Amino acid sequence: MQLYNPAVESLSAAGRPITRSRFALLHAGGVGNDFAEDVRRGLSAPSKFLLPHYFYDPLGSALFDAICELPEYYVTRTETEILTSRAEEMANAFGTPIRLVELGSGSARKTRFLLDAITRRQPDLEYVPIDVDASMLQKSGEALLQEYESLRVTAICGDFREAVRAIPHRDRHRTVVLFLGSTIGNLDPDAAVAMLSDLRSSLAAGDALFLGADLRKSRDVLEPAYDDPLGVTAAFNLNLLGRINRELGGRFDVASFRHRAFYDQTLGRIEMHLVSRIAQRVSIDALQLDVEFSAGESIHTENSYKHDEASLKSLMDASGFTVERTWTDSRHWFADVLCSAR
Ligand code: SAH
Ligand code: AVI
Repeated sequence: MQLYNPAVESLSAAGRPITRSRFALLHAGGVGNDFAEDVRRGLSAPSKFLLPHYFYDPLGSALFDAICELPEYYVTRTETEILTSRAEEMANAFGTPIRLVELGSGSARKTRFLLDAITRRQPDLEYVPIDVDASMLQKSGEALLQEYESLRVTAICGDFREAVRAIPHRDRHRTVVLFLGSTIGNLDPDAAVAMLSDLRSSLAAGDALFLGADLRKSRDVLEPAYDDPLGVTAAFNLNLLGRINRELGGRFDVASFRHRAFYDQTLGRIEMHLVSRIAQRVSIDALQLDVEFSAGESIHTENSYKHDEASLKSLMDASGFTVERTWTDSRHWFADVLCSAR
């Protein structure tokens, strides 16, 4: 993967002046160009699908942040409970000096609990957030530099499945890779093993992965978390069609699709779909493509796998990591596991 740095941003947020040397935003090639081809492939397939990392344009990221505030979406609140109560232990387990990489960093709101504890031990920490949403990286980077006066941020905009192959090594620093929020659950098991194996290959023995994983629980808790009565998750899902309209000249009537989410207990995953309310043909100008939908036909947009201790252990074993330590919440709904590269 090629990284290029079109500009080392000089941040001008109000408050403490930030030197240019504390922030860089690097772009991993290819992200934008893939959208058109991935939409063509997904909507031309016999069972239609769209890939979940395309949820996160600026509107989609804002909707995800709103999801995190929902009473039904226990995921963020539960991981926050674990991180707030155990951050000191976690920072001790990471050791010093480290370099902190984060996959799918988003707003980095929960990361702050760890940053507080880590920067007390190592104020000039280098933090490397990796995310597909450049606007979020810019915004969260600016905010973090205001809050942590010696922190250095090297943000990478790109697909973490590619970026993990190019994590640069720093002498004498243990690399600790955060993958919070159960985003691993949005990859199918084979893709998760492939990505974590690639990550392992770019790390040195003894480097660490700190993974947040949502645990299996009752359907009565899971389904409302992905189909909330306010319709925020529905908006997050439908925004994929809005994004195709905005970026690819799509002619979707978004209101003619509905959100559907359900838990498949056998596969241990939530599935999200967009279901056409009517038979219709939708054109996408930039692709010169017409897509036919029958009434009730669905586009599969996301899986969200739920784990247990055994599935986490086998995921790590298959990817070249060893689970060293597990932290969980009072209800055992979520786990953060510290794994070392074998
Ligand atoms: N880590 C945060 C955000 C989770 S939302 C939390 O725990 O709350 C998932 C984040 O991962 C979003 O910011 C999204 O833009 C990013 N993301 C999803 N798939 C990605 C991919 N393939 N490559 C890079 N970033 C991705
Ligand atoms: C980012 N990811 C872990 C979320 C999840 O719970 O699978 C995405 C999401 N989809 C619907 N609500 C939230």
